[in-house]
Amino acid sequence: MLFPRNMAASDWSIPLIATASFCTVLCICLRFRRTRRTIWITLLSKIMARTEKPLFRIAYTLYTRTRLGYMYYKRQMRKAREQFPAGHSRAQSVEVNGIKIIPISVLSDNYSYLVIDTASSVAVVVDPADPQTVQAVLEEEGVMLEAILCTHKHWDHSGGNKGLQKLHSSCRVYGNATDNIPGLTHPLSDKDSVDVGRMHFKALFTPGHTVGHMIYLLDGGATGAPSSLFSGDLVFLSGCGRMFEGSASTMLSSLDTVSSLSDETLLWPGHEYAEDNLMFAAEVEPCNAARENKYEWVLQQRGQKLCTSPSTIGEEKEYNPFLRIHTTELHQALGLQQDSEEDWTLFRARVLEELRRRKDVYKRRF
Ligand SMILES: *[C@@H]1O[C@H](CO)[C@@H](O)[C@H](O)[C@H]1NC(C)=O
Ligand SMILES: CC(=O)N[C@H]1CO[C@H](CO)[C@@H](O)[C@@H]1O
Ligand SMILES: [Zn+2]
Repeated sequence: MLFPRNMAASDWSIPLIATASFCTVLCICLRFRRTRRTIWITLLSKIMARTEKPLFRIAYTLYTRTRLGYMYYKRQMRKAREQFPAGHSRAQSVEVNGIKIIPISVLSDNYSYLVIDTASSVAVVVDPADPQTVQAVLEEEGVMLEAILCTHKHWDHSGGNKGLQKLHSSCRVYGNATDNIPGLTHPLSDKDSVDVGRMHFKALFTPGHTVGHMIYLLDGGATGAPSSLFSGDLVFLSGCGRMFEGSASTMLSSLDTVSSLSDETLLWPGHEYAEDNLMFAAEVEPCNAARENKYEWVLQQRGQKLCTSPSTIGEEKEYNPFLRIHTTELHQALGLQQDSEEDWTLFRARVLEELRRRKDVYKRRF
């Protein structure tokens, strides 16, 4: 999940905006006599569109903890279905050694992934946001859904869990229990494994975006095929998730988990943010040939509405600023220097904090 940026707002604007939003909603309500529920959802989405801290915290709590959040999500889902009846991107599937990965384009810029063992026709879905869309792909492929791997609780990653459970009664739901994942049946801890057919996943605990965020590493197998990382909202092509529920140190250690994976590992993130992220990367690291080349390629792909996943961990280390926290280039660009007594990890956390802050206030220019 991501909310519009721009945290900078002076203090007086907060009550003003709150009052204005409330009045707007009240007017709408009086005019059209809508139900109370609709009014609350409208109010929530208005607050969600702002990012001033106190208001945002309230909206975030409503979004993640209440039924209202779920209804807000369902409305977004309906809108996205109307706006993108054929999905926001055309996804290409990848098949290696009889294991097939299909990115499913859902909502406005979100991805779920279906992973199939073609020999036994069993499947796992990562982050089913929209149950209807996922079900359609399951039927098209003629496979049995055995497990849902959920990276975190945000509705745009977990909103389809219960709907799919209803349709597939034996389907297991995996995730970390600290994250209140809907329909969770099999709680996971760091480095637990999940096996379905010939597919072997390792769950890695990576808090920061949420307290219980997990990523899933699909083992490439004995044949030396590359492994695949399903990174949810931890890492995107050239980006990283917002630190809603964790400090920079927590997030840093989760990012270090990703950096420690082998360079050939394929990266399958939860959102299509490549273009925007690479533009931000250009701001903080203007001279980087790898980034420029990737950006050209991404523009070509997006011009045809093609999906930009997967990249590889090796590639990401060349241009993703969030995996380049240790580089002198980035320190210089951000104007940061390690103090003589400062611990290396603490310094890197400080770099990440500043980098994330800049990304939060960075505006799309298109
Ligand atoms: C979530 O994962 C962490 C890390 O392995 C583990 O310590 C914790 O017990 C898990 N949370 C729950 C509630 O199971
Ligand atoms: C409907 C819905 O939840 N869509 C989400 C897709 O992802 C974006 C973040 O890029 C969220 O803002 C949307 O809420
Ligand atoms: Zn999220």
